[in-house]
Amino acid sequence: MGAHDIGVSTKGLSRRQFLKASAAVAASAAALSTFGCAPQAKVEENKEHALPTNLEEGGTWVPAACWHNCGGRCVNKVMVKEGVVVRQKTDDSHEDSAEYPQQRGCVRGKAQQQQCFGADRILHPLKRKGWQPGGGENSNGAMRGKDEWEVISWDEAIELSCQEIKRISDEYGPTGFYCKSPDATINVMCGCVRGWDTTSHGTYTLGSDMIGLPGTDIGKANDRFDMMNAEYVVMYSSNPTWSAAGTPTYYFIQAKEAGVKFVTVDPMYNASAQMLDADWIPVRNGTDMAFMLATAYEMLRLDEEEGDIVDWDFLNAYTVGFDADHMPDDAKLSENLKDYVQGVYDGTPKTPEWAEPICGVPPEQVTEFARILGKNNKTYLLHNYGMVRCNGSEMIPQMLMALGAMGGHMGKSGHACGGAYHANCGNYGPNLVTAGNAKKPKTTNPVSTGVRQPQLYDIILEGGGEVLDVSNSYANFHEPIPTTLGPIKGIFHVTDATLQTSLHQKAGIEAHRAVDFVLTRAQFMTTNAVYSDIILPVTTEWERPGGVTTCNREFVYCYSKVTDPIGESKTDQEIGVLLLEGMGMDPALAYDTSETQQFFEQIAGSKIMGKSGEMEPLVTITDADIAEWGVEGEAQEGVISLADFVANGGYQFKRTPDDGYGFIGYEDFVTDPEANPLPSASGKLEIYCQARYDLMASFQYDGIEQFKPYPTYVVPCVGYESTFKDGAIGGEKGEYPYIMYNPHYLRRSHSVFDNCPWLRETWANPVFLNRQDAKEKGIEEGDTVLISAPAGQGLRTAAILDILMPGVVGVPHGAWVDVDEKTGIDRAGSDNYLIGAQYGGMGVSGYNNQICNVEKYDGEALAPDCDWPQRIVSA
Ligand SMILES: Nc1nc2c(c(=O)[nH]1)N[C@H]1C(S)=C(S)[C@@H](COP(=O)(O)OP(=O)(O)OC[C@H]3O[C@@H](n4cnc5c(=O)[nH]c(N)nc54)[C@H](O)[C@@H]3O)O[C@H]1N2
Ligand SMILES: Nc1nc2c(c(=O)[nH]1)N[C@H]1C(S)=C(S)[C@@H](COP(=O)(O)OP(=O)(O)OC[C@H]3O[C@@H](n4cnc5c(=O)[nH]c(N)nc54)[C@H](O)[C@@H]3O)O[C@H]1N2
Ligand code: SF4
Ligand SMILES: [Mo]
Repeated sequence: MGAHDIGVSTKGLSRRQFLKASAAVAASAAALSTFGCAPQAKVEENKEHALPTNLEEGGTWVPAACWHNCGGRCVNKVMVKEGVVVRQKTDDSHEDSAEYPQQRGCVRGKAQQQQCFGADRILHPLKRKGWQPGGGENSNGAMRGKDEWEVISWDEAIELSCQEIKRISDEYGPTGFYCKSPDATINVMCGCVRGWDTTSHGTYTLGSDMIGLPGTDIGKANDRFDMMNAEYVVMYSSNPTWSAAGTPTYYFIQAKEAGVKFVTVDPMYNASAQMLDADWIPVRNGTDMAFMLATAYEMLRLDEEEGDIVDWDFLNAYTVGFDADHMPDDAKLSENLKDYVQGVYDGTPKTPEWAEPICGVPPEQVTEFARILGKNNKTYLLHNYGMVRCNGSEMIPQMLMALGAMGGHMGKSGHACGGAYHANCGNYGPNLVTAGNAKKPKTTNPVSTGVRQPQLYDIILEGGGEVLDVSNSYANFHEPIPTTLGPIKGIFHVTDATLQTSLHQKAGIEAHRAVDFVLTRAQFMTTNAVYSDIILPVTTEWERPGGVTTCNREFVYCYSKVTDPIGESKTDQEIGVLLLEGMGMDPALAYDTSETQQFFEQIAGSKIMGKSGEMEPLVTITDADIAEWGVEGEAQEGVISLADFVANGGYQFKRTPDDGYGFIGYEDFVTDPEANPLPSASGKLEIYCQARYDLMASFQYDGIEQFKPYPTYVVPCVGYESTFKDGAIGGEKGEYPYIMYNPHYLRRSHSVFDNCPWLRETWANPVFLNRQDAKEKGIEEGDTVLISAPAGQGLRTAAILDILMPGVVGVPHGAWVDVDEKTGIDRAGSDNYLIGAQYGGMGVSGYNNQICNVEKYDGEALAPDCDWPQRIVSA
């Protein structure tokens, strides 16, 4: 396939046929309205437009993007015929084998056509009827989320937006705006205060390097082939079957088939554990520290009584702070983990019996786990990050690393200790192929202030105030700078679903109603869009020239355009150019090349591990290719032609177990710690870490004084203790007796896909309840349940499980909030509507140990989500 045909366009085709197959049919819908009305009929109408049976004749397979933050990064091919997707498949570019696996996608990926061609795509720029530029009364902010919409032209949308942005800029300067993650347009146009959150990696976000781990503890577990050499793989707070669908799950299945035994430590006997027939250690969410301390206690006890459990040689050579004889030079406190665990300081040995009331793990299971971590077992201690998205989980990174070190599970084949996250889950090592850079101009936000996300809503509502400038980027911490912020009057939403995915959504909605202007670029009526004033319709990746993504160490995906932009939607770059022009600025400051040129740069800059051990160009590009693409560039020699790279959908590095590209995390450090020191002050694994403690303490968040520079049990600001009336475990239960967590859920990638009817039909979005708890509350399967938390209330139907610990309630992450304005109850069961703004310690977003109550709802029962109307604004 020639490069120029990668984008199959609708030009010259029957527009009618295109409309039939795509959801652009929505354009014919009746009156302009808020979104709650017409749609289901439209969906039905859509279904009726059955396509002819000889679908494939004349169709072209196009590698199509699956661009979501879902942990997969898979191949997703669509057959395009006359601008319409008529078939969809995944990777079949080669025979599937364990060594050379196809990069297969999941069911969500197959529903992608309902993203691009969804009946609910926003087709035109929209303006909230009651809003006018000028601020104050003009903005009529209280109507956000309730008002009607009107279609406006692009010219009008850009003019109104720029007029208001200029006004706010002139009056308040760049801190007059807020955007969680600003892009080049915002940086150049006006700047903004940005939000900071610990999201994915929880407390590993802060100073993992200071304790000697890689940033966020990612990259030091072993290559996938080595997993077969383990005897045990511990999946700590890890559910790749849901959170890393696609290839990662396949690696775990292979290990299972090779005879590896799996152990899961999790409040739920999750889908991965079931698939891998794992032994289940049920731990109450947010209480892992108690379980881990007791495990350390048992390892020490068993070592003393039976021997051969603790790897003292490893601890002594590679760590500091485990015992009094191996303290780091910079320690300000002469305390250590071993003495704490054995009760030297507080007279309380951290025995399994001490831990049980907190974490709920039967003592004999702690002992069993301590044996599995023993030094003579080949054990992988892999973790995901649910357990560090908890209040009070600040020291879990140090403790988990300490357990790994106690068993000596680093630097050797069959042993590992580290993060198993997202698309690289189960497969670490240097990349063997990488995607090139699109080479866009570097832009800088004129405001360096990054404020904790929930604190921002308060700042907006209070018209400014004192904040701690924590960081201006996600993983770029510095000592906090006290900063005074003035009023924030404008909010931009770009490629985050901020109002949906940040905690304290209720305050977020109020904050959105308090400002003068909310501008959102959206594909659908997302939560951000619902509470906006102007919505600019943005394309999906399927409607752009294409791109290259590094998916995992062995695979780069090259995806191409599937269709022309739907409706009047434009790409983010096109919108950025219009906005900058509207502001009287030079768009080239943000975008100086075409999107096709950027795609080309990504291809040209893609690299492959060469025989020399250096990364070399991956794709062969000829002068003819450059002329055909109409881009600037130079010919180069690689291992695959440009045409094949684009047609195949990228390149997969062919692996074999003995190819020399295997990887054992920490191997170089363990072989020669002097020559290969870790990034910590001592160069070793710091079980006691002064630097990380000092950085944390400098934030001066509430409760920091409870922590020590080494792992101890700390009562969180909100957590299991808060489910009791007087905060003491074992006492009378309080108003919110359950402990809630937010599994990342199959139906969605965060908030994305929640609108997709096929997926709504495939997976309900229930609340997970333990059977005994449900019985006590008189709740039966399918009943509508009212979930009440201090911050808000939501509804969901009950899914009653035997595989969830008693006292634990699971509210899946990412449902699009749907507030009943009369009752203030959210019908959709949005996780963040139930979560408040409290934080302590290092300021972690405690998604997984919030408190709640559940009861049978006595109002109207919920209809299944798949029967809810889609949010369609039609013109
Ligand atoms: N309570 C609770 N909250 C959580 C979590 C939790 O476990 N519990 N998890 C947290 C975690 S780990 C994460 S990573 C965050 C994720 O938080 P977000 O990154 O905010 O989540 P997404 O839903 O992926 O948001 C992506 C948005 O970008 C839009 N989009 C997609 N493509 C384009 C495009 O090309 N252009 C534009 N302009 N927009 C586009 C999508 O429609 C979607 O609205 O959520 C966090 N929030
Ligand atoms: N389908 C889908 N896949 C996704 C995403 C998505 O939204 N949807 N999001 C992606 C992103 S950005 C991220 S960050 C990852 C998140 O990936 P994960 O961190 O793996 O996701 P979670 O489901 O939050 O948590 C994993 C497991 O931890 C358990 N758990 C929760 N709290 C605790 C606790 O306190 N202690 C212990 N021991 N276990 C606990 C949960 O029961 C769950 O089985 O997923 C990625 N993949
Ligand atoms: S796991 Fe993610 S990238 Fe892979 S097919 Fe599913 S949605 Fe797409
Ligand atoms: Mo994440």
